[in-house]
Formats: sequence, C-alpha cells, structure tokens
Amino acid sequence: MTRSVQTALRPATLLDAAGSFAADVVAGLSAKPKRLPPKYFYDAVGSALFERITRLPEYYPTRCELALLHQQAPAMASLFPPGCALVEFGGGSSRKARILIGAAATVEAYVPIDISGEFLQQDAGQLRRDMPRLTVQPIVGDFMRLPALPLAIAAMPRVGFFPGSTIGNFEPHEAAVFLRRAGRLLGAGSVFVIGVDLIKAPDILYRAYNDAEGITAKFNLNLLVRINRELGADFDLAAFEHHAFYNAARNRIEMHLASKKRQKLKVCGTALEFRAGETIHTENSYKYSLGSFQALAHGSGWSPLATWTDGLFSVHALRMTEDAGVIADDR
Ligand code: AVJ
Repeated sequence: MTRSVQTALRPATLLDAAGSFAADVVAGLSAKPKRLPPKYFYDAVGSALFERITRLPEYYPTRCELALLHQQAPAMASLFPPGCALVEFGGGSSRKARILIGAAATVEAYVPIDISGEFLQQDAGQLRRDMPRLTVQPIVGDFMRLPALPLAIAAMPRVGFFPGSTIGNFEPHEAAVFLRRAGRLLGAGSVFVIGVDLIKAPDILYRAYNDAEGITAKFNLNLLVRINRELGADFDLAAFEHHAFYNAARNRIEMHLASKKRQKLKVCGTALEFRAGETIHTENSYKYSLGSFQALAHGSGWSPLATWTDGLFSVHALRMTEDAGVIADDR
C-alpha cells in the first residue's frame, strides 16, 4: 500500500507517536475525494463501540463466524500440521483463536500480531494463565507490513488465522498482496484460516451497517471525536452524519461521514473546506462469493482446502502451494 504522505505543519505539542496519525489524517482529508483509513476507528472508545456492534441484532458477521468456528473447529483443526504455531493477523483479542486452539491439540504456539500493544500484552498474559502449555508470543505491529516471526516459532509449521472479514477492508488487489505476503511469512505448506463476509441481499447488508440503535453511526463519528482530541481539531459533530450503503457494482459496503453544510476548518494547520453533502470516505467492507474469494486466494498462491458457510458468512481454509510465494512478486 503506497500512498504519498503530505508533510503536515503540526503543533509542537504533538507527540511523535501521533505523527503518522496526523500525517494520514491530513493526507486523507486533502485528497479528492476525502478519505480516512479505517484502522484509526479503533481507539479505546472505538474498540468499545465495535464490541457493541458485534452484539447488535442487525450485525450478523460476528455471531455467524463464532457459530461456524464452534461447529467446525474440529474439522479445521484436522488440517493443521503437528506442532504448529497459530499466527493471527490483527485479531484484537484471542476470543476466536481460543476456539481453534481448544479444538487443535497440535497448536503449540500462538502469535497474535496487532497494532494495539497494551491490549495485546494483557490478552497474552491471560491466555498464558489459561493455557500454560501454549507458547504465547505477541508481536506489536501493522499486520500489512508483516514483521518477522519470533525465533521461538522459527522451526514450527505455521497456521495463519485472519478472522472477522477484516480482509474486506482491503481493496481486492490489496487483499491479493496481503495474501501473497502472508504466504511468504507463513511458508510453503502452511495453512490459512480466513473469515470472509458473503455477498447477499442488499437490505440485510444495509441494516448491518445502519443499526436502529445508531451504534455504527457513533462508531463512524468517533473518528472525528478522535481527530478533535488527538490532533486538536474542532470538527462539529452535529454538522456531519453517518452514511452507509451497499455499492452493488463493487460488492462493498461504503461508510462515509457526510457534511450537512458548507464549512471550513483547520486540521494540524491545514485549511479544509467541505461542500454541503461532501463526504469523507471512512471504510470499505468488501463482500465476496465463495468462488470469488477462492479465485482471489488461488491467484495469490493459496489453494482452497475447505470452505464452511451458513449462507451469510464463510470461513475458508487454504494451503500455500509450494514456492508460490517465491515465484511471483507483489503486484
Ligand atoms: C471489522 C472491518 C470486519 O467491515 O464489518 C463494522 C468493521 N464497520 N461496522 C466490517 C465495521 C462498521 C467490520 N470489520
């Protein structure tokens, strides 16, 4: 994912750690059309709001995936090589991995990769107490950049795990790049278990991102709350509204924050203008058919091994075909 990052004039009070957030925000809001990366939804408030989303009656993906994992964990586990390390990409919590680990006596190590270091360490500590025979080696980092794996699991065969349909946040060509990189990281012969939301009736998709309680709207607007707090901006929350709709031509839910009026403001010293109705595109959530995801995986060096579905959501098991990660480069 390359993107030109415009250098922002920012207040000297900003901590260096906030630098990439500030740069990404200024670059995204200076772009046409305006956009913001969805990874910034997940501050403490955003993570709590997302947790509430997963329990909404309209938001089926989490419930469906958990049910599929509970029902099919033994079948999934039967595909894992003996003495393997389970490497989870951006999971947030080990809740779903625990289902797989509980069913797979062959998993000897668990390596969650996530950008939220504090939560990661806390969750790892609890997991070590609950499963004392499991080696738990969290890695703090951006799972798209794919840091090196810890030495402790260097000799172990790997099983990748990418639940939650987080892969839907990528453009399909980015998803292909991610799958190829993950294949190189995990190695030839490795298995990958991926949760993918399915294309379905647009009204079901629409409701999942426009819940009656307005939690998804709060989750979306919290991005502006975060920018106000962390970057000293003064977005008027009442002047923006949550827009989410299904773009059937591109098989994706789009989330936007729409300006209700013409307005001007400054973010990190950069002047911004909004037309009435102009939006900030905050998220894409791509949906796949079983076949279209298998084709994407196949084109990225992964052979479909098995697919489980309840008709709404799918979990795919893939195997990396020998040397596929070595031959072709990222495109
Ligand atoms: C975590 C990216 C899978 O796309 O459904 C939920 C995020 N956004 N409601 C999704 C989300 C609005 C979620 N993912």
